[in-house]
Amino acid sequence: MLSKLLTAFLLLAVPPLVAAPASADPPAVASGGYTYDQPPNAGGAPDIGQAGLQPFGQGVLADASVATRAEWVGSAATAYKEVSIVIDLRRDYPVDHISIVSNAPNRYYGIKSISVRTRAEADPDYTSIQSQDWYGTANPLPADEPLNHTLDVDLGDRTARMIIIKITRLHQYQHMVLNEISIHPGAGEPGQSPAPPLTADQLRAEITEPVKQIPRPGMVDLGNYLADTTPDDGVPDNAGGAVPFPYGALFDRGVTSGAGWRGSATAPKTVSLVFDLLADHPLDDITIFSNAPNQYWGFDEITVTYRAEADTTYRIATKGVRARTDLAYQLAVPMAGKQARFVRIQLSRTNQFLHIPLSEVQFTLGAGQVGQNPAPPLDESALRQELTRPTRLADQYGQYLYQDWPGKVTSDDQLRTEARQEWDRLKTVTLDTSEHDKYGGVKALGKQQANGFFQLKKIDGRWWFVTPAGYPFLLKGVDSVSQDEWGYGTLHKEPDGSPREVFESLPDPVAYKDAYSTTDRGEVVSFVKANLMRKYGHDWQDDWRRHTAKRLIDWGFNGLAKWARDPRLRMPYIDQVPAPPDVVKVLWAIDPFDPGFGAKLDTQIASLGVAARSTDPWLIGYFFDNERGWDSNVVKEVLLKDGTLPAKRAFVTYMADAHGQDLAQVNSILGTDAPSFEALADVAIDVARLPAEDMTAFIRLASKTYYTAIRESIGKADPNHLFLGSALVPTWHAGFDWIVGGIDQVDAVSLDVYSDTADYLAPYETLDKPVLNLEYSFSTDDRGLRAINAATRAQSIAERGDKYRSFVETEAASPVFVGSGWFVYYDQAVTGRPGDGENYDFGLLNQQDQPYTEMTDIMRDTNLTLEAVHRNGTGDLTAEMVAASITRLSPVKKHASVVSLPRTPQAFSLEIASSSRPDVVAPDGTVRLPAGKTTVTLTLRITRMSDGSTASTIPLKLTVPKAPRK
Ligand SMILES: [Ca+2]
Ligand SMILES: [Ca+2]
Repeated sequence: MLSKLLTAFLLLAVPPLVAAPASADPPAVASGGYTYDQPPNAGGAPDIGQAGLQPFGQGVLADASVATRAEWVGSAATAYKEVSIVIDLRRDYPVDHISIVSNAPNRYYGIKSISVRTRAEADPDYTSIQSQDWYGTANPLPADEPLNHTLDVDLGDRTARMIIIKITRLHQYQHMVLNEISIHPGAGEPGQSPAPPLTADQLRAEITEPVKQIPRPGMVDLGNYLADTTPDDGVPDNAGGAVPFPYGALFDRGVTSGAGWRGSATAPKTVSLVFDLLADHPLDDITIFSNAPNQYWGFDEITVTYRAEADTTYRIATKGVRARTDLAYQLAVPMAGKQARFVRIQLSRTNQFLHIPLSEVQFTLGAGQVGQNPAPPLDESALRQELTRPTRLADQYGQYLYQDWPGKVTSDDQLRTEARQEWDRLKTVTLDTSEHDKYGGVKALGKQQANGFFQLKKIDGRWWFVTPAGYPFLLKGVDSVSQDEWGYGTLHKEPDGSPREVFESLPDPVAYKDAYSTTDRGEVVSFVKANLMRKYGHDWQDDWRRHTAKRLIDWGFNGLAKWARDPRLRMPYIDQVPAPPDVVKVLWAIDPFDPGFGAKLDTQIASLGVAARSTDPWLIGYFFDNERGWDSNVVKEVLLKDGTLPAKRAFVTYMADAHGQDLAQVNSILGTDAPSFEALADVAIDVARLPAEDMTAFIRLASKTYYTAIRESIGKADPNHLFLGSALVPTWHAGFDWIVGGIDQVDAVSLDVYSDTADYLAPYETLDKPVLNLEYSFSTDDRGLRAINAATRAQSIAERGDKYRSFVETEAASPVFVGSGWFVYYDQAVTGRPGDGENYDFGLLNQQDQPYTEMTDIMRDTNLTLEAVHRNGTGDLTAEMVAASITRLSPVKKHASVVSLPRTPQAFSLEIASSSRPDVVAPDGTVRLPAGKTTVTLTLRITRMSDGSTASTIPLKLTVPKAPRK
């Protein structure tokens, strides 16, 4: 019955529901019987505790007295939340209305919702008459809520023999009460020759009969829907397959009933539904209800898409974010008369243990014609295919279609104008060589012993890089500063080679040939490249380099950190040594006990040309592989292997060494009975037997073995550069034991930490080991793009900058922090990067090469004093600290009329406190060029705006050139 599609339903005659209030109550039907699916556990006899049949006139619900009643007292033991009363009138009646009385004895009673359904004797299905919220609450009833309630359900002379009244409480501790149910006949004759009265068991069986709804004028109430994952809750939705609207819990007009998808470790993060409205309908609005009984229910994001029958793709109607605290979520999606036959609702949870509720969906008709001659209703498998049909997302520039924002690109001309305007601002930007060496080392921090390469050095108790020129340096790097970064691209073909229909239009494949590539991830288009070509014209690659180099200096960045880089951008950089392709692997990890590991490393390092880079002063150092080490899961896997795995043999050797070569003791610890250590290597060992100290020691031994081999191999090819570990995520695919096991073999620990707290640095302060954070970012859900995670999610572009300031200043205040790499230069594509579909907006610029200036303005200001923050160990800089960071002045340029003073962060102001030659450099900064080259001594005063505190710099010498001859 439930699997039948709506076409069958359309053939049923549905009497209209007409509001016809009775002027005087006709007498109630006096003959009949009823029973309960949950017998009352309180209230009056004879109903209390009874699962049998209660004839009218005897049972408390039909004794014509509101003083007698049935109660369901809630407790931890009464797990049910719903009670159904099934009534048999023993013949058909034209029913005028049903009167239901619920008089609560006190405020702990209440009925959250009530539904009534009826069927005539000959009707196979019930028709839902009323489903609505009543007067129950999650807590004791509020003081202004009356205790006595009567609900009149108008049936308008509908023919009914069977009536089911379902009452629901919000939680199992609430009490429910019913005093009386009276059924009042209207005009017409009772049915003749009825079938015999139903027994109590037969009555209860009625509860599972299908229920249909009467279509409402102005609403789309006919159709079928399907969920990609069968819900656990909701009848009949939880049977799976296609559900006709009139029977489903999503169209029963009650928001306490619905479908539910329980969360678990294996539950999908996203649940999708598709609704077939059977023909194109002009929709005024779609309203979606999601009522959560408690905070364990909900979802985080909702996306609604639609298509008309003739469209090949879906378009987005809306995207919404739901607050976890919003237990009565409701989303009204305005459709403004758009035609839709198919509507999809996608619900996503970031925490997959969260249960997803969907209570009710309403389609309201707008003005316009309903589609004529529609194709037949989609069957289950066709509906399922709808769920994977693409949604159009991006315009010809790769921008999100469904939002406007200031600066959204509307023409190639706009891009070209922006290029000229930005260059006007950038053209004078250079690295200030009075304050920095050419690598970005800070001269004010004093010269150290230089060796021609980047070094790591502890100065006054704090770790720094020292540049090849000998000045302290904190890496303020950016990742993937390259036009060629694969992660900026997006697939334009499906795996089967057909076009990927998510774009409004694609760049011309001939004119923008360079934007297209064939990769092992698929056919890729880069809107970044196409937009650069549009923006910069024929010399786009070099123009991009010129812009990029000056942007990075302007924003205060000083290096290229992880991943792809443009080799023609001359800045300090970090290089990767990828893992050899032929390493022995355990899960994701590498087996460093492989006797061939060293030789494989040597081959890889030779093929990468590491030796040729050994003399490059701009290279800071190497990281090996990426985000991959050992944790207890790797050890568990090793222990299950036999002796052909080198790590397993190493484990046995470790255990023998650690336990005095005592085989009996090792067998006893591991719960094995191997006759020898050699034999033990072939025994599958349960990791649960392994003592924690042995787990720790073995992971540390593996790490030490690993990093020793890598250091040695890189060092043979390149003895000059630093070894910076392997960019580990401290809590994923590695752990602290792995990080510290090989710590003596690395010059610095490099990590990838997407967080808003720098607490991760604390253990390395204890160990006194320098640390790099090679991937971090702050992003926001906007313009069709997403934030990478909750900890780093910002609410706006400017807040991305605020979070940057807070995070990097806290990092820099740590004595072990030596720098970081912002991930990444450009946003990912709205249509997702190849492979994993990531679409995060963590760029300094969007894919249209437009900087996020509200963020980069804050970054510029932050980066200006990051070395002072590191030197002083605090982000809360005083006027003295800022004054102490100024030790040099740029020489006055020829023809200059004002002196060029150092930049200070916005929280501080700077002025000339004294000039040794006010006639040459006046206190307001004006310069009168002297007859001969002159040295003027200036003292600058720094004021901290927040409290007016001031400090003076040391006397600063300034060279002023002689006036040119007239
Ligand atoms: Ca009664
Ligand atoms: Ca519902």
